[in-house]
Amino acid sequence: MTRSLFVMITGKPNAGKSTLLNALLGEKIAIVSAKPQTTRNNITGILTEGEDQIVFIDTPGLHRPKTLLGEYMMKSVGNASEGADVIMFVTEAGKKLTVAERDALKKYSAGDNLLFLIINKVDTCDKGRLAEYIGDIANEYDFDCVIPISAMKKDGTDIVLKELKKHLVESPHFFPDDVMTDQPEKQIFAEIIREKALRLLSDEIPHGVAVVIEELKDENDVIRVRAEIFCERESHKGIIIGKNGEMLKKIGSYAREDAEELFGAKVYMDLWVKIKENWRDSRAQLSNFGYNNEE
Ligand SMILES: Nc1nc2c(ncn2[C@@H]2O[C@H](COP(=O)(O)OP(=O)(O)OP(=O)(O)O)[C@@H](O)[C@H]2O)c(=O)[nH]1
Ligand SMILES: [Mg+2]
Repeated sequence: MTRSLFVMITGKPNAGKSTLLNALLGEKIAIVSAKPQTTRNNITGILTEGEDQIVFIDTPGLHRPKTLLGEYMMKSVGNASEGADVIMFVTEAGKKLTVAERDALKKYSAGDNLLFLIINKVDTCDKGRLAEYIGDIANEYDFDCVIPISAMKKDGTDIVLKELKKHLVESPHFFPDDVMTDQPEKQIFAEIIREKALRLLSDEIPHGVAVVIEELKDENDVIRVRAEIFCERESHKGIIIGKNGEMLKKIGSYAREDAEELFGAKVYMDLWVKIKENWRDSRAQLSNFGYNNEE
């Protein structure tokens, strides 16, 4: 008898949702950065253990959209919540709830889904403040389960899995048992490159960065990738390339290291930087960059 469960991971930007997904799977399939709005697409992560399969959907952080890209991201969140048996709402320990968090909590406490409160980053919060925080939030909303964790330290993530497993339902598996994510190879490469850009570039530039894989050749354990990094301004292009091309080299070599580890193959990366003004507000461009809910 096989069992399945669909679990959505939601919460505000930077709460640690993608870090949690990676911790639960024991493999890094979602990119992570200290900058908010890192995740732009729903990312499916699949954990199969014998007869049991848990399907996690990591989503973009809840915020009020200011661009069409933001609208796409929030629509993705809405889509993910539709089929979810469990909604894992990730908050930051000790932090005041945002309006977007409150709106979502209200909606999800009234839905058919189970609602788990996952209080993340307990490593940054003292015990007294944490107890007060849990008291306040648990009083205000109706949770089926409240679990304080540190996703970064993998502290408490075993309890999350234990609690989720109580709700598995008899059903066929929706994904093959040996698959861990639904992201195509090209998307994984594009995301790895975008993560390095997010980490290495400062402030507003990363929010205007999109990565497209133009070519991917996989021959005898050697993967050759040609990628285009899009940004919004000439000045940003200069910064991404850097003095004597050093920044671009750094982005490429960090991305290569990660990709080689993930795919267990030698990787060659050829990166190009291009400008596409205001792409975040162009429906056609969003679609070209893979941000399209209509597919
Ligand atoms: N101290 C601490 N930092 C954490 C923890 N979990 C995640 N972080 C950090 O928080 C930042 C955001 O993590 P992400 O996993 O990218 O957060 P997210 O919720 O997916 O963010 P978006 O995709 O932008 O919505 C990163 O710098 C993580 O390293 C934790 O348990 N403790
Ligand atoms: Mg994320």
